[in-house]
Amino acid sequence: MKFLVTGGAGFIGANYMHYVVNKYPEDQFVNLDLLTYAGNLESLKDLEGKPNYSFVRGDIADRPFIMDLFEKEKFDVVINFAAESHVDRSVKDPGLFVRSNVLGTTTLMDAAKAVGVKRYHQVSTDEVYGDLPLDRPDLFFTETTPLHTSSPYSSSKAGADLFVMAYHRTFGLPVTISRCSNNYGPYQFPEKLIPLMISRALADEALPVYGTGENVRDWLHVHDHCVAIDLIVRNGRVGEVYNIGGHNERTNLEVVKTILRALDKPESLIHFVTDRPGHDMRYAIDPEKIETELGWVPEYNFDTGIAQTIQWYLDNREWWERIVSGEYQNYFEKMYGERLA
Ligand code: NAD
Ligand code: TDX
Repeated sequence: MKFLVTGGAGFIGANYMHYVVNKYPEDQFVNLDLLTYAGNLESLKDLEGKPNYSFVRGDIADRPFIMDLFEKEKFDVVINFAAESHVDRSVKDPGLFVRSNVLGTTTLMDAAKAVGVKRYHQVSTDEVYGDLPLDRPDLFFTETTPLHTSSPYSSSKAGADLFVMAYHRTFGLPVTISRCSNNYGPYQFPEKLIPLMISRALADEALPVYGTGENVRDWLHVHDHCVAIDLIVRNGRVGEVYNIGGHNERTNLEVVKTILRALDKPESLIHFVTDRPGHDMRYAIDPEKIETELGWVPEYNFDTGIAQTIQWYLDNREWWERIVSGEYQNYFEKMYGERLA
């Protein structure tokens, strides 16, 4: 089978590529990525030269290019990871998120429809469900929770999901959608909470915690997300949505303090800064459907996963230092300059 994996040079896509290229030597995996600021081919060094892996640079929203690629390659399966993924960036530039996340998705599906793929899988997010109140720990997102978005990012992802379901119903495209909670692990760009805090704590720099730090996220190690997507693509039912999460809810402050303890750094590094506009309070996934239907069981809990992740960032300083010393510095100034002044 020939797989097109988009966004394979990003955080989750690169982890997915490592997992499937090694696990399925009989399948072909083409990685299509635009290499935006978030795409990093250094994350895929180990796969270069493998006979079942190849890379193509391109934009999923570039219609003539995508149509041509599908005509030539006749993919059997498409897995769409490619997206603008950072909520704070979506506050600065919503239009970019509409282009890559919505137009990119419909463009890919038009091409998938034209060549008749066996499966189109959309990698979505729990953020499409909006947020849950802090005082109702009994509430969780299920697959039937209504879409109710807060940010331009989550709105673009929800918009894409609606088009995916429409292409299934209207055109019979064989689709699946997965909605995962917050990921962490190797190769995550140091703009997201966990790698940002690890890299800045190691440099004894201020750690910007938004608002009061009470917001809750449901953390899943990226390896467990990749295993779940692979199960859905191979065994999941067409037309279905699967939520992915492992019941690992933590406040942001708990996460930051865990990192500081592990690195033996003082809590005085924590700086409370202006809150993110529209900041979602709590995310929490009910994973019963994927557990019972597909037998998915996460390998990591938060304690084992965060320990593995911190160790990875200690062992792979060069990988993230090259990011931090490059364009990322300008970006950091733009986002945090005023807040930390
Ligand atoms: P990321 O930002 O690390 O990587 C995104 C990748 O997509 C990059 O390599 C980038 O170059 C590429 N890309 C962006 N626009 C493109 C375009 N127009 N054409 C081709 N390539 C393009 O993101 P991530 O954290 O790895 O997230 C991957 C997917 O998983 C996204 O769809 C995201 O919405 C979803 N998701 C992420 C999380 C999380 O916690 N990070 C959780 C749930 C779902
Ligand atoms: O500097 C920071 N300080 C801070 O307090 C950053 C970057 C974040 N935060 C807070 C905001 C959130 O409550 O930490 C929490 C996590 O923030 P992010 O890492 O930006 O993730 P989040 O906004 O929760 O979204 C992530 O999970 C769902 C991914 O970025 C999305 O792509 C995914 O869909």
